[in-house]
Amino acid sequence: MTTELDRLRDQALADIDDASSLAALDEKRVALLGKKGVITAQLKQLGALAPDQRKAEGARINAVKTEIAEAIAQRKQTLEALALERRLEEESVDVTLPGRGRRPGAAHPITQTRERIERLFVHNGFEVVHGPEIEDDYHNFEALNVPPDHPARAMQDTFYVDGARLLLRTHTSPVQIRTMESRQPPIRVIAPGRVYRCDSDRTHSPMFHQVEALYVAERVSFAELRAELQSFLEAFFDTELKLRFRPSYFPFTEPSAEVDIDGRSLGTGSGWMEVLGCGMVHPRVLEAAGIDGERYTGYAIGMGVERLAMLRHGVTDLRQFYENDLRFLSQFV
Ligand code: 2U9
Repeated sequence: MTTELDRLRDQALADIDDASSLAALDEKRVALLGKKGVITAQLKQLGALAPDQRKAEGARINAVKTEIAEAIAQRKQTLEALALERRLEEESVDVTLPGRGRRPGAAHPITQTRERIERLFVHNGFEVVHGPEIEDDYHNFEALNVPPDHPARAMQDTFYVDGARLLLRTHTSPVQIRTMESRQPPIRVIAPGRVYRCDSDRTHSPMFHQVEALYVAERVSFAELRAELQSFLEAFFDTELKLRFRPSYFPFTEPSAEVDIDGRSLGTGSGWMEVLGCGMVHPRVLEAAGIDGERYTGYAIGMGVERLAMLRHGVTDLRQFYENDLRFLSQFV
């Protein structure tokens, strides 16, 4: 015969097996075995029974209570094991997955180019020197034999600071003037840095970078200048080059030349392409800086870093260097 207690027990065991979470199982436990639970209620009803029935019925209820408690403990263990399994699954790390491809950063192409120029000149015995970007008229113009009425001094070319006493250097040449003022030949230096000119279009920026080289010693010749440029430019462009020295004029050098390379050797142009300027330092420039122009001679080289970077990488618009567009910059890794 199936009693009320048997029915209660079967239902309880089925409910316990159905509990799908630890919280649901605990709710079930309270409903069955708690102070107000069904099994507790059964035990409370024992008092109403005759003493001889009370003992047998009490034992039956306690057996069911134990059975339910064991089923709950069993189910709890199962649910806990499942929860742990799920957690391990979620938190597992697959060490065989490929990395997310974080790309290391790289120096700006202008910095890379400046460092390349510096490295090649240092390799050939030059020392890197620096000077102020805010200069005075004397070191930027007068000491370089640039006369007061020279067009380079005009308001539209030069950024003046503090009235007209100071200016933003228009070339790095004042650094070499200051070097010569403070030491005697042999001097073999390069001056890299920012320069400023009031000019802006596809090929001109109001701020750009130069590297200038200066070699002053006894009997320095134009032949040595040519040899140095052949060595530097072939190393810089990483190819054999035919150079053309085209006569030119700068107030600070005599004779002066602009140097062209055959665009076909770079694969970026067809005819001759101007790369830089150079010349033998004007004796007046040596004398103004306190160097004996009878005893010493020297050569000077001036180049625009942006221009060299454009030629080396086939960049056609100078302004791309200043826009910081990652699609452009990430090509120079
Ligand atoms: C001293 C004496 C002489 C530096 C020189 C050039 C020729 C030259 C241009 C290259 C491209 C400027 O950036 S650019 O536009 N420079 O052509 N520069 S000789 O001559 C000097 C410098 C310092 C004491």
